[in-house]
Amino acid sequence: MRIKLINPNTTQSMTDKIALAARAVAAQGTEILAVSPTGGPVSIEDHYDEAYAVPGLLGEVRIGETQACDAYVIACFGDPGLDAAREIARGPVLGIAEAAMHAASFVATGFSIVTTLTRTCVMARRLVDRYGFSTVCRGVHGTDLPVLALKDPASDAYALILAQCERALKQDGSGAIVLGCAGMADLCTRLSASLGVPVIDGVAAAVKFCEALVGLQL
Ligand code: 2AL
Repeated sequence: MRIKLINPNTTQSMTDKIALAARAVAAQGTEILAVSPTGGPVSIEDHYDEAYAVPGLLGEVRIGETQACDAYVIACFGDPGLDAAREIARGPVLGIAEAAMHAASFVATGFSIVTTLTRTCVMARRLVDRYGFSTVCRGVHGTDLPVLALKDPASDAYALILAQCERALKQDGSGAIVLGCAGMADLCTRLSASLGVPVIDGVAAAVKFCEALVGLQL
């Protein structure tokens, strides 16, 4: 099966990182076609960026419909353009926030979201409500790390995110962490080993759910 993985921002190095995370969990026989649109924001960190990213994202879904794609993953935690993409795709379209929240609810009675800039927390909280996870999501925590700082070794991103996850687990009394940015995908295994609780990267979760849905012919 072919899954089109769309990073709706235009930063190619982030698309490459997300593609690695997707391929690491993809089943044998699953092809990951990883792309970012040619136009749009370099990162998505507010409502304007989200709106600006949607035309390029939908363009990639339209192209995907001519590329025999069986399913799509929108690899940005705001799930931009999700409903619109579903209207034009024949196969399943999964947003990484929605996929991660579902996965977390399967393995914990409560989860915490740890994300990038504090100003994106309001966007994540709205998704929590929209997807019906208000009683399962016990907190949304920013790290004040901009998306593009995640790939900068000088930003000390791993240590900052680890510390915020530790605080979130304690403060919220939750049993799992949902990573609130596709750019955190490469930190997931290490964080899970350090924290001793499930840490969910929505990119990996969405790929596995796509495989399941396509396998079920849904
Ligand atoms: C994101 C994400 O996943 N990709 C992006 O550009 N921005 N999410 C976020 N909370 O900052």
